[in-house]
Parts: sequence; structure tokens; C-alpha cells
Amino acid sequence: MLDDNWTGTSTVPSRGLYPHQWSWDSAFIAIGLRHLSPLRAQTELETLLGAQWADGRVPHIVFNPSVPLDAYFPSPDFWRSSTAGRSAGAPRTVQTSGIVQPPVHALAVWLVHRADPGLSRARSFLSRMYPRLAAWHRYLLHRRDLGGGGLASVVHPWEQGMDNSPCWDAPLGRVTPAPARSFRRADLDHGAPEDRPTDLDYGRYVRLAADYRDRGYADGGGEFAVEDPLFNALLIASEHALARIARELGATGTARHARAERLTAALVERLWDPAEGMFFCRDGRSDGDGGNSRTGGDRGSGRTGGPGALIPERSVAGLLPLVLPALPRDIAAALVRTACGPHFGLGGAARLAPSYDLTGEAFDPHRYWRGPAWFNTNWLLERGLRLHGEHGRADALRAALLDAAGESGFAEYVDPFTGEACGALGFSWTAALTLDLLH
Ligand code: 9WN
Repeated sequence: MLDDNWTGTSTVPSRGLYPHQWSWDSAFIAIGLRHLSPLRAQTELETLLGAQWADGRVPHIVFNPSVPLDAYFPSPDFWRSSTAGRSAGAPRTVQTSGIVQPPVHALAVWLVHRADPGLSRARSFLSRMYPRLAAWHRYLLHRRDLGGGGLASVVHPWEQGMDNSPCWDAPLGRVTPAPARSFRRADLDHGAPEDRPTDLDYGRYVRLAADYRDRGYADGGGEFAVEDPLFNALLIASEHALARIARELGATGTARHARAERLTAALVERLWDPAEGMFFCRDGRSDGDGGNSRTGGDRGSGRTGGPGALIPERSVAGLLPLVLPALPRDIAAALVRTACGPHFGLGGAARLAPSYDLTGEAFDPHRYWRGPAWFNTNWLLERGLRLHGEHGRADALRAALLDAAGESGFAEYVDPFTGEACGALGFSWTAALTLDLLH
């Protein structure tokens, strides 16, 4: 499957539904590819980071010019990166989107290096990637610190990677949708409408992206700004990886590890809810009380509006800071309890951790990011369980992932109870992360 989806310089997530290069897909794909071909894994990441903008952002899509414009929406003529993104330093020769995706890249670069350090050194892989990764993190920690508390905000649901999560319902609800007739959804040529986001949600995605483009992709001032626990946890995990890369290149890496620890503390300070035993998203554009409200303790203030209020929806994103080494022990233990409790059913009702609360009102076992289980989030959970000494649970989740991947034809996502395949089949990160688990 990974061979079929390889274009010569990168891997498409799926030939039909996603025929270009996607940012966090490529990071997960490289993590698996390194076991098959460290050279291809390096190339995958080099191609993506080669499309970086001068302001440091790594675009969420790098378009393949040989794919017809109507094969995927929004296409390059919507984003107009080389013109609308000129002041932000978009590349001139390659067309990209103007938004980002979760920063798993430094972690991927480090793991790919480790797979074949000799090849990596011979190709100066780390020394070529390091400045790009450092600029990427700098962009997120400075231009995207829209809440002023040290964490990065996403400005579009597509940036967090879980497009249609119920976490976005409230912040997206404030966005006036673009008229349905103003765009054509290519995704419905490949995906079942009942598994995909609704037309109304798409109208809002289009409005947010078009407004960002029309502001020249300048950060700040948009209608949507959310601090998400998964996005920030991956940034912190990548900052630890960047520290290791720096050490390999002859620096100490100490400052980066220290920064990762400070960011872990900020994540806990801003997004942890002790009463619920998990992390929540913070909605930076809601009105009402002050910026430091939390759901725990004073439940009313944090969970019901207010600028910077926490969004009271349980997403698997709120469990995934478990991948962080500097997480306090009691928080790690609470996350494991929540993962195995009624909301996520790990080791109980669910075969794999669902993307969203099994008991939540918006739960739907088949609709995009509103309940089904994804392989990347479960791979991260497996890693987090192992990191915090939960080897029995990690082994069980690994076995469940391998079964579900094979039985589903390496589906994009599956029903969390039955493992029934949903979305695209032959999905690249499912295949790649399966390979990684087998090694
Ligand atoms: C929008 C490619 C991407 C994944 C995302 C997933 C989906 C795109 C879409 O596909 O998003 O970026 O068209 O729905 O939600 O996580 O990276 O696989």
C-alpha cells in the first residue's frame, strides 16, 4: 500500500480521497516507512519541509501539480499560496495550503534518523532538517501564541487534524457559513456522506479559510482560535525530539528540554481539568469570564463560556498528552483511568479508543472524528501507555490495533466497537503505523 501511494517524492494519504501530500500524515508515514526504506522516509520529510514558508509555517497540504484541480477541494486556486501568502513568505514554485497541521515532524525526523544513523549522517539529514524544524516551532510558539499563555492556537479545525470533532461545534457555530453553491465538495465523490462532515460544517470551514487567506495569512484577528491539547502535546514531544537532534549535532539540547518542560507545565495550567481527569480545548474567542478559568474546581466558569473558556467536550485529544515524559505522575495515572473508564472504554466496551466520548450527546460511531477510532491517535495512546509504565495495557492496545488494521483493509478509521471499516481503504498512515508496531 505504501508503495502504491508513493509518488516518487512523498506518499499520498489515499489515492482517491487525498491525492496530495498532507503534513501530519507524512510524519506518521515516515515513522513507518523508516523500517522499509530509511531513504524514502527521509525524502518524505524533506519534501514536506521543502515547502515551508519563510515565516516558519509548514503547510498542511503540498499540492501535486499533476493532479487535476477538481480532484480535491479546496484546491490550489482556492488557497492561492504564492500570491495571497506572499507577505508570509509562501514558496513561489510549489503550491500549498496556508494553514498548518499538528507538529509531529521533529519527532518523526528523530525516529527516522535513529533507523539508519549512518545514512542520515552521510546525507546530512539532521543538519538540513534542524533549522527548518526550529523555525517551525518558533512560528508556532510566537505567531500562534494567540492566547498569551505560551501555548499554540489553531485557527481552523483542519489544523488540529480532527476536522469534525464536537469540540469545534461551539466555536464554529459563531462562523457564518460560505454559501453551499460557492464551492464543490470533491470528498463526496469518494466518501459516504453519512461518514463525512455536513455541508453546513463545510460552509464554515470554507469561510474561515477564505477569511484567513484574504488577510494574507496574517495571524491574529480571526474568528476561530483554539488551544488544543493534542496539537500542543505533539509540539512539546517534538521539542524534546529537537533537543535530542541538537545534541546529536553537537549542542547540549538542555535549553530545549527545559522549554519542553515549561510548556508541559503551561499545558497543565491552561488545559487540565482535575475533576474530569483529562485535558480540554480552550476556546480563545468565547465571551464572558477571564482567561484562566478551568473546568475543575469552579466548574461553572470554565465550562460555560468566557474568553478562554474550556470547551466541555471529551475528545481523545484530551488523553494524548500521555505521550509527554514530564507529565506529573498523578496526571498520567488519571489519564489512564479516564481512557479505561466509561467515556473511552479502552480494554472494555471499545476495541480501540474512540475519537470522542462514547457517552457524549454528539457521539456517532461512523461520522468523521465524532466517535470512530483512528490509528494515529491509538498509536500515540499506545506509546503514552508504554512511556508511563502501563505495559500490559499498551500490549493489549497494540494487539487490538494490529487486528483492526488487517481486518479493515488498513482503513482510514473504524467503528470503535466492531472494527468495521470506514472512510478510505489502503490508508497510508494506518499501514505505516502498523509497520511501526510490528518492529
Ligand atoms: C482536511 C489527510 C487528512 C488528515 C486529517 C483528516 C482529513 C482533510 C479532509 O484528511 O482532513 O485536511 O479533507 O477532510 O481529518 O486528519 O490529515 O489524511
